[in-house]
Amino acid sequence: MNLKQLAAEKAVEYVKDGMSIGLGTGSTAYWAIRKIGERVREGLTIQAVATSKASEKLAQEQGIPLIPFDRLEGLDLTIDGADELDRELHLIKGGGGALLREKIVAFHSKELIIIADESKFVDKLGTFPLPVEIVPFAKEWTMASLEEMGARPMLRTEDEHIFVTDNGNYIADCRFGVIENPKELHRALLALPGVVDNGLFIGLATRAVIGRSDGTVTVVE
Ligand code: DER
Repeated sequence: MNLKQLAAEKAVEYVKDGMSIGLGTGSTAYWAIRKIGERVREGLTIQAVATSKASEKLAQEQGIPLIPFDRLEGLDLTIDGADELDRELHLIKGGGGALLREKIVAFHSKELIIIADESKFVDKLGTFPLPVEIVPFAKEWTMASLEEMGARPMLRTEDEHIFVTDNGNYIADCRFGVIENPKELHRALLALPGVVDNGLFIGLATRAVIGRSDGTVTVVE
């Protein structure tokens, strides 16, 4: 079993009958969706929403009942990955380009459990470039503003084309270096016209389940 699968399957133990669940995005959340699907086929009764078109497709393939947002007022639990997390459960997310939908779903969840292998657990955020979702309109000016903030932004590409999120926006991967004050940077980025949101998740995660190379799991709360 790999460390992502180890963490994911441990986190899925928190899923109980009758819950409404947010399904994360990425290669770690993949294992959680697989395990939830297995439990649904064994009789688990839940309803779910997905944080990306990719996770929606996987959930459908796994037979997980997806429910429209107008049928829910919020979620009991979301399980999602992260690119980096620190001891205060501040996160960098967006490596998979799903940060906007993930943050909306996380915000409306009573609990957000982050699943990760131990390589994601850091003292300070910032080694991983911070994904920032920007609108295509006047992207050059928005990128210039990020540059002025010290971001050294790179517009994300995929197969030699500009990467487009599920929401029709672009991602600027920003290399700020060590982020000493994630809350302050999050606020400053949101104030910039053209920025939709960013991969800093502050005060949203309630627990992290971390797969360790010795085969154990650490739960951070
Ligand atoms: O895009 C995202 O936010 C993903 O959850 C990412 O942060 C984690 O992806 P991984 O599980 O494939 O490392």
